[in-house]
Amino acid sequence: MIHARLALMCVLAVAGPSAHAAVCRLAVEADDVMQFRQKQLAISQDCSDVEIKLTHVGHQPAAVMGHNWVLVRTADIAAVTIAGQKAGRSLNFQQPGDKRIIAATGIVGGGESATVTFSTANLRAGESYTYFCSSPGHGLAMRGALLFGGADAGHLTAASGSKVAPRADGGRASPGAAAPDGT
Ligand SMILES: [Cu+2]
Repeated sequence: MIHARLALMCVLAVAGPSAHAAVCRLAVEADDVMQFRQKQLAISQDCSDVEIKLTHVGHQPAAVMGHNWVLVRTADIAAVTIAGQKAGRSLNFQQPGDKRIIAATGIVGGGESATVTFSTANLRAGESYTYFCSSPGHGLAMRGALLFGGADAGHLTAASGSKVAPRADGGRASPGAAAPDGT
C-alpha cells in the first residue's frame, strides 16, 4: 500500500507542470492533382500537442487518389516510403510499428478527412521534419516541411494554431493512433 501511495504522489508531482498543455490545431488539404495545398507547417514550442486534420478536398475515391499525412524526420523519408509500399494499401502504406513515423493519418479519399494528434515531446527544435503522402508514387509531389520551434515558427500564421484546453486523454498519440482503418 505504501508503495502504491508513493507512486500516486509521484504521478501527481509530474502531472503538475503539464497544466500548461496546449493543443495546437493545423489543417492540411490534399486534392485530386496529388498535392498538399500547404507546403509548410510551423509549430510553436508553446504547443504541447499538435492536432493535424487532413482533408481530401477532391472527389476521387481513396482507391484512385487516396492520400495520407505521414510525419518523419526528413532523413527517414526514403526508408519509411519503401517500408510503407511493402505494407500495402490495407495498412495505409505504413509499416506497423515503424518507429520512424512520428505521426500519421490513415488514407482518405475525396470528401473525407482524418485527424492525428501527437506530442511535441517527440520533436526537437532545429531538426528537419517532412510530412508526405506514402501512397505509391505520391511522395515526391506530396510533401512539405514541418518547422518546430526556432525563429521561423513565430512568423508563420500556422504557428498560431488555436490553443485549447488539454483533452481528457492528454492528447497523446502514437503512430498507433493512425492504425489502419480498413480503407
Ligand atoms: Cu497521396
